[in-house]
Amino acid sequence: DADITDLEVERGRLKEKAAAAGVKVTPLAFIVRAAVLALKEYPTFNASLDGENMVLKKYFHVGFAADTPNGLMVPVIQNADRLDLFGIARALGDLSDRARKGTLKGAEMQGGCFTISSLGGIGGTAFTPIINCPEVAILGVSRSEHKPVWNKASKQFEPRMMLPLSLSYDHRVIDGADGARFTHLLGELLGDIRRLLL
Ligand code: CAO
Repeated sequence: DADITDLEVERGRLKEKAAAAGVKVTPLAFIVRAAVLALKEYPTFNASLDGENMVLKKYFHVGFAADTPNGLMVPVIQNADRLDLFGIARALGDLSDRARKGTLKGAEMQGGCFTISSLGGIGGTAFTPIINCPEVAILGVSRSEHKPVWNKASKQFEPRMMLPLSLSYDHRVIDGADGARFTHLLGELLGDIRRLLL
């Protein structure tokens, strides 16, 4: 679980500014940002398998699963590393809107490096996302909720907003220890709003 208490405060603060810019910032925009930062630190997650060869990507095209009347689609945010938070939110809104209307172009669903499947708007506590081949990892996100978290300093439980993360990865490329490190880093990034907004 990632502690997104501060992230949610910041998201609330940004609401008016976002509305004025014509975008809706959901937790997913921050998650895409965190994923890009984590992919930069763990390049094997930003890879694909081409037969016997592993291709390490030097660009960051992040796909996201979208539930549409025509079934599951995975639009891709191109060069997500070059977008700020509002840019990511705008791309998420635009691509998911057009995915639902069935007007996405084929190219807008291709070339992804890593996929995020967010079921946070629907519910649930955990799931096993299926890797979007030829990618080698996928991040599943479930619904955030307040949970009691032990604060070592004050020696008390505190209510914190916790976001469940479920990572699936291809063991031919990624070892379990790195899977745990990657998820841990994602948790740290999502808990540190300053790094996400840099
Ligand atoms: N925890 C709590 N609330 C969350 C949340 C989370 N992790 N993620 C989103 N929400 C909230 C949003 O803030 C929004 O709340 P308000 O309407 O009150 O502002 C609401 O849930 C709906 O969000 P959304 O779903 O419209 O927007 P999104 O950016 O979170 O997600 C999209 C966009 C396209 C990913 C999503 O609509 C969707 O289709 N999800 C399904 C993905 C799927 O099918 N995955 C399975 C694929 S197979 O592995």
